Amino acid sequence: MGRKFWVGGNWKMNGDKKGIEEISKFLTAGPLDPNVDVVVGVPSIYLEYAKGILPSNVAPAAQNCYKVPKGAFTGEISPAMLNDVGVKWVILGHSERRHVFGENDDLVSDKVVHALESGLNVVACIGEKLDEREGGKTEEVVFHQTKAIADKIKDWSKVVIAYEPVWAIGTGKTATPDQAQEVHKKLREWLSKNVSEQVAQDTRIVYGGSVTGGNCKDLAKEADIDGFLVGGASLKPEFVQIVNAKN
Ligand code: G2H
Repeated sequence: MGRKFWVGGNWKMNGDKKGIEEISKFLTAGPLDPNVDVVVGVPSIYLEYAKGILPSNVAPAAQNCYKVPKGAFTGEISPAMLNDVGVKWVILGHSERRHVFGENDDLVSDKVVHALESGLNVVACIGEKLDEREGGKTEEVVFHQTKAIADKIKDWSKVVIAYEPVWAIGTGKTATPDQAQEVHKKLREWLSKNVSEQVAQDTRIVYGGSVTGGNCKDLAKEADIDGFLVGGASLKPEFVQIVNAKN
């Protein structure tokens, strides 16, 4: 069976109740391809609100959560809390968490482990910075980030890998379909060699970084691109086009 196409929005620290209502309206109007898993990453304070008004075919996701169920961790939220409010997805290791908030591979992988143990679905983000790409280190970086996670988890059935080259995030510079496909293929080969052929074949690897209604179709044609994680464009009606990129 083929991998089901997966498209996530990542609203980041944007929006308010009114904006969420607008997004909910265009997602409800869709129509959204029923053969696509659609998820939107919502600021944590609005998760319950968004869950209440999003159409049932769009699942809300947290944009982060911590590595333990509870305790003295001011400002954090836990997978237990997400479960408590009926949120089933979380985005972890986004480049902004890694590079703005200093999260390292160790912390990201601990978070992934705890989120999976808590029954959540995880979007695990990886990607190289511009100097790393220019220095020919793309594979080394993304393999290292993937290994940090692979070393600690056994069950990959609830993991979506988001490959997001940092130089393409919010910059308007999208990786070309060839550039993205090359890395996705290498990641699948890495999974095959280092985890299992089954995990390599079954795990969705989605692309993120300045995906728009204009470039999504060409990216979606690539064999190893199983969907998208979309930032800026997920706040706009063109997100519907991106969900339907395979059509
Ligand atoms: C990458 C992406 C969403 P954008 O961060 O995760 O954002 O599409 O705005 O580049």
